[in-house]
Formats: sequence, C-alpha cells, structure tokens
Amino acid sequence: PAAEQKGRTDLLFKLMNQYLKNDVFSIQKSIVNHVEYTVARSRFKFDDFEAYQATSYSVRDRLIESWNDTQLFFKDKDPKRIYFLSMEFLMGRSLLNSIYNLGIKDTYAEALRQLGFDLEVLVEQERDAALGNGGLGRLAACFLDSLATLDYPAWGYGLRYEYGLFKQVIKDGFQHERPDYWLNFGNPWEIERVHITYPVKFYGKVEETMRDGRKHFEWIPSEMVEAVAYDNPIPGFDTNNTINLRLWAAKPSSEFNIQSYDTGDYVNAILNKQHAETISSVLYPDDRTYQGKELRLKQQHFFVSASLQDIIRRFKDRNDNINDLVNKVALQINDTHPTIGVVELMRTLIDDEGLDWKTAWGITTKVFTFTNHSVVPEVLEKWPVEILGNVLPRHLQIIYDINFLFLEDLKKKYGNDYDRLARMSIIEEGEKKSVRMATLALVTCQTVNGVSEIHTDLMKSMLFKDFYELWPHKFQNKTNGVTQRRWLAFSNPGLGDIITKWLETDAWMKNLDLLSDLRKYVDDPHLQEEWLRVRRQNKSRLATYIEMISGVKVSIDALFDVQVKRIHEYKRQFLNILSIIHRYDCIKNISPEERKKVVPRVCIIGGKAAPGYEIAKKIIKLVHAVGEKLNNDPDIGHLLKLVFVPDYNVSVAELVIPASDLSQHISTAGNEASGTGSMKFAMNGCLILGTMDGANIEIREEIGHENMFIFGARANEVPKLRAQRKEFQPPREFRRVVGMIRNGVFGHQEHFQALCDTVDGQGEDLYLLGNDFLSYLEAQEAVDKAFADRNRWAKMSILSTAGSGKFSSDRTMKEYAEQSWDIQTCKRPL
Ligand code: RUG
Repeated sequence: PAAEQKGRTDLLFKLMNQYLKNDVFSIQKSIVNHVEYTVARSRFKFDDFEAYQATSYSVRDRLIESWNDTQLFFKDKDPKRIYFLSMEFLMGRSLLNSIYNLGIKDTYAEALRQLGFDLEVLVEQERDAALGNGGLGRLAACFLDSLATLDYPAWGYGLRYEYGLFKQVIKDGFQHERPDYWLNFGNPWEIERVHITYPVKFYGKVEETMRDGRKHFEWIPSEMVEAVAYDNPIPGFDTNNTINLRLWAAKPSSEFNIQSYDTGDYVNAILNKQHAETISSVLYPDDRTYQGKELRLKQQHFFVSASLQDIIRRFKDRNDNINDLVNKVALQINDTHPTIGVVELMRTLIDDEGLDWKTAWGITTKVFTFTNHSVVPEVLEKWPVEILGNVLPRHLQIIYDINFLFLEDLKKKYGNDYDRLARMSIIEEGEKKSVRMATLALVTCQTVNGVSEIHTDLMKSMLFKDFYELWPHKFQNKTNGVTQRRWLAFSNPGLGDIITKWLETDAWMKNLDLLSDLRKYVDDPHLQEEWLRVRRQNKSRLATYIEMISGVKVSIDALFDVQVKRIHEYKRQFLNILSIIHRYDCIKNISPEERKKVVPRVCIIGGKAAPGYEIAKKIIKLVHAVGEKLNNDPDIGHLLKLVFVPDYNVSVAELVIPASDLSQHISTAGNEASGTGSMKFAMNGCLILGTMDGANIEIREEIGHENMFIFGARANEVPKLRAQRKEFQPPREFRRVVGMIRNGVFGHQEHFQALCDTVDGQGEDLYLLGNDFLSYLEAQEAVDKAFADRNRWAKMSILSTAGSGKFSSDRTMKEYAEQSWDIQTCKRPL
C-alpha cells in the first residue's frame, strides 16, 4: 500500500539523508571505521598496509555513492549507451587516481597526515591491476577515464583474470616469470555482484527442428560455466559521473549437469567442476601473436556472451522491441579478440529471440564497431575451424552462413575472380582451415578504424585493401590518445602546477589543447628555470629508485635516455643497445681531453618479453651484460651508464616518464600501429627520438620536426629495402659493434650468437637495424648537441608539452562518440 511505501521511503531518507561528507574529520572517521569494521584491526594499532586498505574502502564508499546515482540517472534517461568490449584493461593503481578525480586528494592527504600516515607511502601499498599486456590494454583504461570525464553513458566489459600479466624477475640478467597474485590481499576497488550471473555455454551439438514452418537450431551444450560480475567504479574528473567496468569471473554452474553428482563419485564430480574456473584464471602474456589455444577462445566467448546477456537484459528493462537495440546500444570491439560476440549476437537474436536472419543481420551489423590495432597480416588472429567448431558448434554454422552470403554478394560484384574471393573469404582454406577474425569483423561491423593516420592508410592500402575498395565508407581513423589526468597531472604534479600557473588555469586537465598557450612563454627564463627545476626533482626521485633496484648510482646532470615498452624485435631495443655499445667504444678510444666534451648519459631500458619469445629474452640479457661491463669500467665513469628497470608496469611508468629527458620510439617504419608511450613522454616535456612510424608522425606535425629527433627509413621505403636485404652490406660501425658482442666482449658469447644472427645473418635483419644504424647515430649526435645547450633543451622540452594537446584520449573518445557510436553525453546533476 502507498502509505506503507511512503513510510519506508521516509525512514530510508532519514537514515541516509545526505552524501558522505568530505571534510577532514569525516574522512578520518570513515577511515578509522574501516580499520575497525572492515579490516578488523584495532584503531589504535594498524600498519601502512591496513591504513591503505581502510583508506581505499573509505574512498570506495564515495565511489559507490556516485556510481549508484550515475547508474540510476542513466537508467532513468535511458540514452544510447556505448559498451566497450576488451580482453584487456591495464588499469594500474586506483587510490590516487580516484581521490584526484573525485577532487578530494588534498583532504585525504591531510586526514591521513593527522592520523600519522603519509598518503604517498600508502599509495605504494597498492598492487597494480595488470589485466593487460601493454599498449592495447592501457589504451582501454585511458578510454574509460575519458568516457567518464566526458559524461558519456559508457560501460567497459572484460575479464577478471586472477593472474594478471606475469611479474618479471631478473636473475643473473635473465628474465624469469612469476605469477602475479594480485588478488591475494583483496581488492578494495571491486564490488562482487553475487546475484548478477549468466550461464555461458560450450561444446555439445546443434539440433535442427522445424518451428512455425521455419528451421530452428538448438544448441545443446555439454559444458556450462557461470559468469559472475565484478564491478569496478571509474570516476570521471570534475564531474559527478562514475561509470562502470564490469569484469567477469568464471564459476562452476550450479544447475548444469546436476546428475553428475548422482553417479556415486561425488568428490570427482566437484573436482571436475572446479575446472570451470580456469577460464578466467590467467591473462595470455603475448601481445602480438596468438597460438590458437582453446582456452583463449573460451575466454573470448565467455566474456562476450556474459556481456551480451547483461546488455540485452538491461535493454529489455526499458524497451519492448528488440529492433530498438540499434538506437540504444553501441558495441565497440577492441581488436579482434571480442569478435566472436558478433556471432553470439546473431545466435541470440535468431535462436533465442526468434528473429529471422535478415532482421538479426540488420541489427547486428549496425551495433558493432571495430578497432584494428595491428599493421602486419601475420599478427591477425585466426581460429582453426576444428577448434572453433568443437567449442562453439552453433557459431561455426553461423560463420559459414555469413561467409556464404558474403561471397555470393562478392560474386555479383566481381564475378568469378577466385583469387579475390579467396583473399576476402572469412574462411582461410588450406591444409587446416581457419576463421579469419579480422575479416569476420570487417564484414559484420558498421565501421573499422585504425589507431593513427599512417596505420589507417596502411590498412586501406595494404592490410585490408580489398575491403577498402569494397566499402570505403566503413574505414575511419581514430588516432590514439592518453589521459592527461593520470599521465601528466597526477603523476607529475610539479610540472602540472607550473602549467597551471603559467596558463593561469587548470582547465587543460579537461581541454588539453590549451597547452599550446605555453608557446607564448617559451623564451621566458623564469618558466625555463621552473621547468628544469621540476624535471631535476623528478630525475632525482628516479635516480634514488635506480640505485635501490640496481645498486647503480647515476648523476642527475646526465641525460636520462629511456626506452620502456614491451620487448619486441620490431621495437628495436637491440638497435638501442648497439648504439650504446658504439658510444662506449667511442669513449674508450678517445683521449681524456676529448672525454671532457662527452655529454653524460644514463640509458634506461625496461620491458617484459613474452615468456616464449627467446630472442626478446636474449635482448634483456644483453642489456644486463652490456650494463655490467660499462657501469664498472673506470674509464667510463659517469659518462655512460646502462640500467634495466625490472618489472615495468603502469606504476613504474608513472615514476619513469616524468623523469626522462629523451625517450626512444624507434620501431622499423610501418610496424607500430600507433604507440601511446610517446604521447605520455611528450606531454611531460620529454623529447622524442623516433622513426617515422605510428603516432610519431602526427606528434612531429604537432610539436615540430625541429623539436624531435627523427631518423631512419620511411614506411614506403621499407618493402624495397627488405627485398634488397641479401645484397645489403651493413656499415663498418654496425659490423664492429655486432662483432664486439660476437667476440665475447660482454661475455656469454654463445648465448648471444642467435641474437646477432637476426641482424647480420644471410638475408636476415628483417627490421633493418643495419640500414638505419648510421642515421640513428647521427640523430643521437644531434641529441647530445641539443642537450649541451641548456636553454635550447628547456625550450624544446616546453614545446613538446605545448604540442601535445592533440594526444588526449578525450579527443579520441569524442571522435569515436561522434563518428562511430552516435552517442550523446548524459551528465548527472549533483
Ligand atoms: O602494437 C599496438 C600499438 O602500436 C598501439 O599503440 C596499441 C594501442 O592501439 O596497440 C598495440 N597492440 C596491438 N597491442 N596488441 C596488438 C595486437 O595486434
């Protein structure tokens, strides 16, 4: 009855008639309450870790308030929403980012100070959420921050891996992988939704029957796994909106196969069920090659199936007509990994919702959009038909049907041009047939985009040429970006304050284009002084860290030259090491007088190699071997140091990036789709040494070629140079340094032969290290010259920051929202 309902509402309102307060005392109270009642420690005795936990829970309370209200607001307004589907979200730590975004950082710092704790120390207690490999996963995390900040009605969907990316441990210079038990100490940033679960089916058979005069297919699975939701609130900056990242964990299904308990082998029946949980247990640690492992396909299907069930349930809460899905839902697939979701939606619409093929196809092809992140065909994902048909039998049927109809259409257009048909078919014929996931995505998605201008051009002219000819309107470019909140304002607050002071506004935190106004003051000696002072402080922090991890003392007067990213042959860390050896060799062979003119350098390399990638692991060992030699050579002293930063992750990046003078992005042109590290470095006033690849090209357009150090072959020259590899004679300098490694100057002679073979063996050097070596050395010389001139360097550094406005993920998200997803903002009023 209405009266009872009103009484209840009044009571609830009385009990909770306001939001949590954010004054120092209220915050302290909530922290101490959590110490007692959540962490279950005494308020009179708790350590840094417990203080971190209690602080996080108190922040989480505030996030939940905002999350609840935002979701209610979205529900009420029911706008078209964007669902971002990604196998990877590399979030890093949450505490600092959350309190900054909520605008309560200073109050928390003060509240903790009075309680006897240092926020900076507590922040270090948090484990990184490393549910991603590198660029692709971190991009997804930046996008969520921007979507929340820009008030878009967005959700992220992914997998809650129990083991994130492995921890890299270095022993005697060799990489070892250790599991990342990131959930072992609990995760205050997630909310388990025990009641939000969906069954996900696998294996089994498909039965064909007639229903209402139409063929009907019923998939009878032989395995069912339950997906349980874990919500991770993502607060926007300077807004009341908090969006959601929903991650799925696999749990045994409680209803399916109940009879297996009744066979008498109760214990084994339970043990078999536990198997289900392995689906979400581990992130695959290779960011570019796919081995067609069944478990990975199961992961992909598991998370998209659960997500789609959740999305359709939410849609149906407010809508009766399934045809309206296209007006309410946009589904973004981050690389090909979630592509099976397209087929799952077709299956759901036809088999479960009873739509005919044409209607289902009309809906499916309007809701999905696809981002491709790779440049070369070899890394495009393919699934052996055998595996796919076994794990998802109904999906394989649908894929064949899609392909049949697609090829029929192609024949109408191109006749019997079988070469073209074979190239464009979703099924790759051959000894072992496979399903080309990128082709499937191209055929079924509304739009496809590349992640930098050159990448999109390469997609159109090479990778997906046939498809561009067929559907030019589908192709778009969305140059990547990064969030300036995490990557500049919060991780480099000193520089952030200077920017705010000189621009007389902090509005750049939401409108990065404003940075360009720094250009007006670039010659002002006060700005230059302040700028360099903060950069020195950052370098000093990094120097302390380097000494702690490696025992190597480095001078902060030296140029900090950094290359941190996943280790890959195409990213050419080896080229960097060869030039370091060259520098070492030069210093060794000049007089003490000449040595005085050498610009001192600290070379810093960091990154993980995929566990099975032997050459990449040798590169890591070589960094250590060369470092060992030159760091201990008394002739060299402080003129050259080489250190490897182990276990490179988001938190280490937050320390390294603000402290770098120079950063290297030196992939062979035409290999890096975009690269986003370069954007973070440039924003922080670090100069870039790079090739004309990925986003470097656009960074150069914005910052000016005179403020970057560009070298090497251009993308259009690379195929020809590769073809001429056999005849190419690398320069003397190159042969000399490779020879030094081969001859055992750095020890481990045997170990490094295979690595040297990749660059000077017959017809090798796929990544053209020999071709680019001299121009790389020239660029390095230009770096030294510029660094020696303090004012010039300060100016270049300020101009790097000033030219970074374009590389905000806010800009990228606006472009997606307007050009791909067709969604509007939905801002919750306070
Ligand atoms: O290698 C690319 C980077 O160039 C790019 O910046 C990043 C985000 O777009 O994605 C990386 N990537 C590509 N990670 N995995 C793939 C799969 O091909």
